[in-house]
Amino acid sequence: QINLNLDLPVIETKWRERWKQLKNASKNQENRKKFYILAMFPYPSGMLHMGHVRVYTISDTIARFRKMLGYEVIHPMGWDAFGLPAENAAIERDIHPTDWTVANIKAMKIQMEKILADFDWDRELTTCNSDYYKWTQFLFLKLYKNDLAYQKEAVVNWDPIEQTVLANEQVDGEGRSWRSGAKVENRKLKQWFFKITDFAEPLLKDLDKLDKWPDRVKQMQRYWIGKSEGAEFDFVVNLNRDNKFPIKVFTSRPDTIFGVHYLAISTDHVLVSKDFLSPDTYLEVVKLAEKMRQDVIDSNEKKSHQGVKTDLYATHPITGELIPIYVASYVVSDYGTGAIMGVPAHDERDWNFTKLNHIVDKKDIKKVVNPIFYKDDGTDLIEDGEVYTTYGTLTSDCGKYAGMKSEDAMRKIVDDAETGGYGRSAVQYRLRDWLISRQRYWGAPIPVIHCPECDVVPVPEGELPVMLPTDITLSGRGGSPLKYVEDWLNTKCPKCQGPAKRDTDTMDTFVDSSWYFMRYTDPNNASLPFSYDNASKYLPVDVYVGGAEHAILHLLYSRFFVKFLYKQGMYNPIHENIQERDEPFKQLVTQGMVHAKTFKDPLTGRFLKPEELDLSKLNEPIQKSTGLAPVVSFEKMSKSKHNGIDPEATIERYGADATRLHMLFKAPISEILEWEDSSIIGMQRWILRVWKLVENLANFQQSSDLKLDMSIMNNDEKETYRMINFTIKEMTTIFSETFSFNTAVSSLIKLTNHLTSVSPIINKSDRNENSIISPVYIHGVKSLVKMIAPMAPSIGEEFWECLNKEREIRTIFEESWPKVDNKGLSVEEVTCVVQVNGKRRFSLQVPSSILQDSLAVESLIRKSDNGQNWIERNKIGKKVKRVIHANGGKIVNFVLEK
Ligand code: ANZ
Ligand code: ZN
Repeated sequence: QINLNLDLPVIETKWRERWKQLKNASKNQENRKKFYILAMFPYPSGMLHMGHVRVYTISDTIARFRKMLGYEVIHPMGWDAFGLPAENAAIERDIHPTDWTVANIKAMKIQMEKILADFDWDRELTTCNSDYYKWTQFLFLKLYKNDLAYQKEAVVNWDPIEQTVLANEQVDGEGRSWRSGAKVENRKLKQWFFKITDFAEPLLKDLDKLDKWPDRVKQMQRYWIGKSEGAEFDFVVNLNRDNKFPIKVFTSRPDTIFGVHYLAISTDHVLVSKDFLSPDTYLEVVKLAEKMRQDVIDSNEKKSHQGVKTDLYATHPITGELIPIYVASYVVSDYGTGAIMGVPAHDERDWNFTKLNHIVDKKDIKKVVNPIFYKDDGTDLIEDGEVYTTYGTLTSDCGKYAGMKSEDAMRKIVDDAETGGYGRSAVQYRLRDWLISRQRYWGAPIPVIHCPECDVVPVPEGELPVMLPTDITLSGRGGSPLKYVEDWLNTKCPKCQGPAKRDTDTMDTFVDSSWYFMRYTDPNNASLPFSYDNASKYLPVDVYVGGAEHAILHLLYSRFFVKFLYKQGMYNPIHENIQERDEPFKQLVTQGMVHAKTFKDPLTGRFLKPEELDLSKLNEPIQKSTGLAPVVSFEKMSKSKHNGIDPEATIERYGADATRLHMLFKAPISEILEWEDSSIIGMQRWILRVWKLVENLANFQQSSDLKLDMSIMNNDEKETYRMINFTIKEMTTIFSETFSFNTAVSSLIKLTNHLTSVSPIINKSDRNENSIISPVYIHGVKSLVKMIAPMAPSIGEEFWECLNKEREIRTIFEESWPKVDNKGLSVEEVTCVVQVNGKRRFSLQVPSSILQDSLAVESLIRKSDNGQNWIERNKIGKKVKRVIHANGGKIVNFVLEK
């Protein structure tokens, strides 16, 4: 006899231990198809939060499902362990970043085991370990040798609180640091960059290959890369009699070249020099530049219209007119050519600048393109109008191009410019090179030596890793702490053996995470970052699960690394016909955030702490001090809102399986999940109901005859069989493609309900045997358990063990996923003849499975059109007195009142 009490924690512990033992005696995986499922690795903060639980539950469910399908699954985990928090903790608590990190990793690993996540710990990596960052440095050098890593003097975003440089991407729209929130300052420093712009085109174009990525993410990447097609024109400046200087402008609207009233250059354009500008003008420009810097700091909105008129003029390349040149704050130096042609009639910024600087009277502004309005069908021209920037037809001011449509005029104007040598077609990207230098300690040192004789010398590969010195004083102030570690800093030049100094910058942690998924394929390789064979076997990642906050940078950088290393011949996926050959992630799943309930004082709006509330009545919380009902809402978890939910406590209380099921059931994976304890209880109840089915079945003597032969099934069995097949089919699609686990859980609940409602016993009368358990029923319960297992692994194992007492099994995850019997999917129908007062009136197709169920058949008949006419609203208005079922239910006679 089996005990009905389910002790979930005991079961979880039992299986966690069992899995550990099984890992050591792992089955031979050779010759199986690989499946690489990856969840974004965490920063080792020391505490798993609900967002982690969500993402790892998703990846673990997919991994376990793939194992049952027979794949060689790799599901690795590691630690994105470099970065500021460790350094800050070191400063605040006087503990070395290494010790802090090691302790945190240990704690988080235990928490990960508690959520029953089955990671390949033998592939574990930690980015701050020298056996990892050695290879990060190796890859830096590889980029360097291919001219994709370079140093340049750059105005950088300086975070005055963190005392470090930030990439543009790390500064928000208001000019604040994404991390510290401080107003970012501009400073000029020599910085290392990766030349990601060399890959702008493939990074853009290949997004089209990624048909298993969310459109939203691809759109964000497209925007980030920001391709703009247009032209460059040369406007020549006569600096003096024999010094002609062509100002190159970039424009996306070559068709507006006849509307140019001025040129504008950025404050650090080459022409901004004492050699070319009068002393007064130069001084004004310097002031403007200073003001702009201040504007960034104050995030001044009006900054875009400020300008200085120079004494210089340039010649229009087509009309020969003299065009005045301005220095303008709205022209950015690192986009296009850092110079523009001002067309006030068709560009709003140019119009504003013209107004503010009185460049030309409004009435004299040349309008060179007349907008075209199309009818709804998009064909007919109806009228001209007054619209600012739009395509249209060129006006009579446009010389030989007058009357042409914008699209044609652009092509022709650029063609003519190429012939005439004063312009050419040009493409611009918004994407900038990736600034990777950080003036902080806790990162991979840049493996470069600066020699007074030989300049920049890369550290020879054989001398990697350049170890981070461990004996260090961290203050958090004043640039890189490595500058003060004399022993480490002073070294010999590898080239001339003379005294030299190490580079004191460390790499942006995004570098570490741009290739970790490649290292997982070969985590212990001591001679290379990964072997050609292993990477070629396991890449690309089949499914990548993570937070939407990484939609741009991390994914773009990873794509850049993969494209570079693929091009370098470091690997080549062995699988045929994959279009994502030089892409890191075939399918991307972005999971939504976990929100939790907050309670606010209805009078003051203050967030209430749990101890200020009486929550004894589930749906009627009360604020203890006032007796009032608080305002309830779901919000992002945070300390200030007192709504944080601790995963460990939750698991202790409800069990990991129920917690996981709740995670998957409560919301579609990409949407916000509103955490509510009450629905975990619902999952626990469901587990118990499945347990009852399992226990029932295990208590019967099981028949060894498990043949599923539809020709000998009775109608109940057929219907059950259909339902089982339908569910297997649906679940297989969900687990392998759509990942709509919320639907998966509800389907399995439906199957549970069905199996609970049918009898497991086949009646003697149906077959010439003694009563036996229906093979369909056994199949149903076993399939149900198998399909629950990936989501709720320890109860899956426990139930499976219970159902298979008679044979040796190691784990349910070595069993095969249930298969769909397509024949079993179809609904068999029979013709049912309907009589009214003994006269045949009509017939109806009825699923054979319900033929025995007279009430169900009757209700189908009544609901049909014919049934409505003949029985429900019969002309004489008579009520049904009796219903007679005959011929095994195939004839139904409705007897009406006399
Ligand atoms: C003339 C013109 C006429 C423009 C018109 C637009 C509309 P996207 O599409 O983002 O590439 N521009 C070029 N370089 C610039 C810089 N360094 N700083 C600020 N603005 C710059 O934008 C290209 C357009 O932005 C260019 O086309 C130029 O203005 C401006 F009816 O040239 B246009
Ligand atoms: Zn040297």
